Amino acid sequence: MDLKQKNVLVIGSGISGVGAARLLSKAGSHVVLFDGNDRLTVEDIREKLPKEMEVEIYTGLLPEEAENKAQLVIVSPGVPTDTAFIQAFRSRNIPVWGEIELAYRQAKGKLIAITGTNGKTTTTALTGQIMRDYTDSVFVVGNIGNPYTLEADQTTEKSVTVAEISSFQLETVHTFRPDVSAILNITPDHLNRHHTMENYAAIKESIARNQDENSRCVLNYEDAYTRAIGERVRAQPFYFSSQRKLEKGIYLDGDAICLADGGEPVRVLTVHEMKLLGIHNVENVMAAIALTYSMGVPLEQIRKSVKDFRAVEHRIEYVATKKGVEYYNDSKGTNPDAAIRGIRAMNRPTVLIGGGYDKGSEYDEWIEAFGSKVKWLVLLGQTKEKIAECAVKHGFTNITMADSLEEAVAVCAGKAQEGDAVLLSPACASWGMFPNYEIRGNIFKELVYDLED
Ligand code: UMA
Repeated sequence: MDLKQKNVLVIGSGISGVGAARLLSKAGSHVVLFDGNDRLTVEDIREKLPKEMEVEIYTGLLPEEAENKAQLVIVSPGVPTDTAFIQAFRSRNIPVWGEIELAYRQAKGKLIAITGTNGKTTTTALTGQIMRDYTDSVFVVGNIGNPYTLEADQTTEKSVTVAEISSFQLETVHTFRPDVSAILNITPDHLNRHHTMENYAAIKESIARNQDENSRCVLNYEDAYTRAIGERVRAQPFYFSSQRKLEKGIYLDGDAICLADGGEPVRVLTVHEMKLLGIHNVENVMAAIALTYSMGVPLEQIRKSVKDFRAVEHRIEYVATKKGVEYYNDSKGTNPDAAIRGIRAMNRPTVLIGGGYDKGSEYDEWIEAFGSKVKWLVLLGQTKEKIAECAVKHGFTNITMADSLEEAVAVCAGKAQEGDAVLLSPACASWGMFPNYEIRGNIFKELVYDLED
């Protein structure tokens, strides 16, 4: 579609809406930027855009005239697409694209796209690092916090884009076709938006929908959903497994990560050579190796990059030791499955901070994972009563309710003894108390730094 002179409505003025508006403006479109939040002013949004950019901005309610003239609608990931507002465009045959679809159509070069419930950010960052160590012109974009639309017009035929793609973003892709894709795992998350697990899994699978036989899809053999996807995709499935040897794929054999692709299996590196902790990170590393190997990066080069790679911020990130207590920030543990990984990575008695925005998750498995490791639970946010009820049902009663993260950290500092850990791994999104998990994690770190030594 030629975007020149087109009237394009962009919905949402967060980082992806701003990225989309800028890209469209450069492509010669007439841009209308709309944000449904009536507490925002036109000036607030104007400030985020280049001064010279021509754009109409509305907040709260979109005037009928602006709605009627739209020839294309670009939605931000946080905008649900099953609402009457969005359906009205579709019923008038106005195309509705996600910001990712727009960026993809404007971008050049090769594309690696990574989705999955957990591990996306670490795998994307590591894959990006391996590609950067190997070649120039690498862009790391998407749900990781750098909108694809901000970078798409910088890409050339020689570029490699590594994109973290969320289920929200996959709802609105149409022609998006990665050269290599990965679906790391599929466990319950965002069910308030996607309603059922079947729907959520189908949305994840759509990352591979347009791939053909010449492309690859990297999948987790130990996840029932992703293993089954391998039987359906047109791309060549390339599995990884932390549990068994595979005839073709990447697997853990003792402490060695091995790759089998036709000939004799090759040992790529051992888990002791990695700086990342936990079996979930072994899986992330295997996925990143599979992706970059599929892009033609030599294994020796991959091994070097993996060895040097450190944990991503907010993902089981060590913060500080205060009075003999180690503090960890796992603010990115925004669903029960991710938070279980956080607990598993701790090797000492742990005081845990949980709770936040209610995405309709169930917390039973998370509470069961406490075992004897979690000694106290401090709860915050909208879900605190629901989690407390669930914990009590499972016989866990060492619970304190807190009204703020500041109060939660103070409670933890009182409960934890020398040799313990304090872990922020909330099993919930930050929304409602914080704009995003990064800000929640940063505030947590500041509060920890301020504790007495
Ligand atoms: N808005 C509307 N109408 C709506 C909903 C929202 O106008 O119906 C407006 C809000 O008022 C707000 C703006 O949209 O002003 C926010 O847009 P957004 O929620 O899409 O957020 P962005 O700032 O554009 O960030 C998005 C992703 N956010 C979400 O998916 C909720 C970021 O992922 C992503 O990093 C960024 O695009 C760049 O691609 C964050 C996230 O939490 C990290 N993702 C979820 C996750 O990882 O679990 C999916």
